Amino acid sequence: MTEFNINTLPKEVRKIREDIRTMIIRGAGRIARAGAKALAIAAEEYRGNNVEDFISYMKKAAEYVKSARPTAVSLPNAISYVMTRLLRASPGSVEEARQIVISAAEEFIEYSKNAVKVIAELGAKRIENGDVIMTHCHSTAAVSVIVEAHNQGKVSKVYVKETRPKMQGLITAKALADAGLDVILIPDSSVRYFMKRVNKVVVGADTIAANGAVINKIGTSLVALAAKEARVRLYVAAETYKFSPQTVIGELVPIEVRDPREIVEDEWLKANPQVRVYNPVFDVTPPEYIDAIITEKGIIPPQAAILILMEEYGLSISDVLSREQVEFKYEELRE
Ligand code: RUB
Repeated sequence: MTEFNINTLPKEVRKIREDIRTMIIRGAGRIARAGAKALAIAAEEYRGNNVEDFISYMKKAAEYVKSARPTAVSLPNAISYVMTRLLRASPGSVEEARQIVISAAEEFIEYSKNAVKVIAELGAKRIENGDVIMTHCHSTAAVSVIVEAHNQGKVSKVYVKETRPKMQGLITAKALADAGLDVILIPDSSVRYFMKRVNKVVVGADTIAANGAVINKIGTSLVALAAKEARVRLYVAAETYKFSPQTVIGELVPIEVRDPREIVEDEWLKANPQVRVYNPVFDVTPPEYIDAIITEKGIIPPQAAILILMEEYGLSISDVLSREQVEFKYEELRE
């Protein structure tokens, strides 16, 4: 078997991983589609003729792409979607194996794009005439629901939180304004101030745990808290590949911690070495704070997350019940 070196992966595959790591490609759905595409490119560019070597090369490529960012389960789920199809088949040639990977990646990407369209249609049904909406970060799924509801003439205006430190709210604000919505960009700290004027909150998700807890951009749980206090409904728009099968057995959802320089400039950090800066970028919203999760398979209460996982990942009742620890946990923040 030939020795594996990351540099033997096609340049484009390494670039996709780097773009995910540095957030040029960001948002759980896009990350997933990019991950699947990277595997298709890796397969296309493979230049050997031994099937076992190809499979071993693809496994390494999969691990490499998967490790780009830790929190959004959409990435490992997309990678497993493709890899399971390769590993379950018994291809007789590299060409056959290559085609399995390429078609599985294309199928995932197609499924993913279509899922967002279905979520938009289903989600828009939950928006009522004249609704004022609030959203956080930039979620393609959440934006698609809001735009569809707007196209049906239902949305009065949208409050878009800036979403520090990376300001993804600006992407959302532009997308919604371009779609013709009345958009008001607000500072993160004003969420409670504006909540009394809001009828519905719509956000996306990076990962949904077996108990219905939603892991999304840091600050989502605060929006949810303010919404609950003001008795405003909160909807999560998320494709089913954002549900985490690992959480069924009590696995942790790692919370990504990013560079302090996303919060303060390097110069300031150097001038104030006594100050430690900590930058976790996702948080956990408990199921009690979520009214419904809008998936392409239907709208479910968060408590039904386990049913989606059972359907999507073929888990049986005994699989679920025989686990010692099904309670959802998340990684404690460690400074
Ligand atoms: C993006 C984020 C989004 C989800 C869902 O975080 O938290 O709400 O990923 O997005 P980041 P989508 O900018 O750090 O990737 O609906 O587009 O999948």
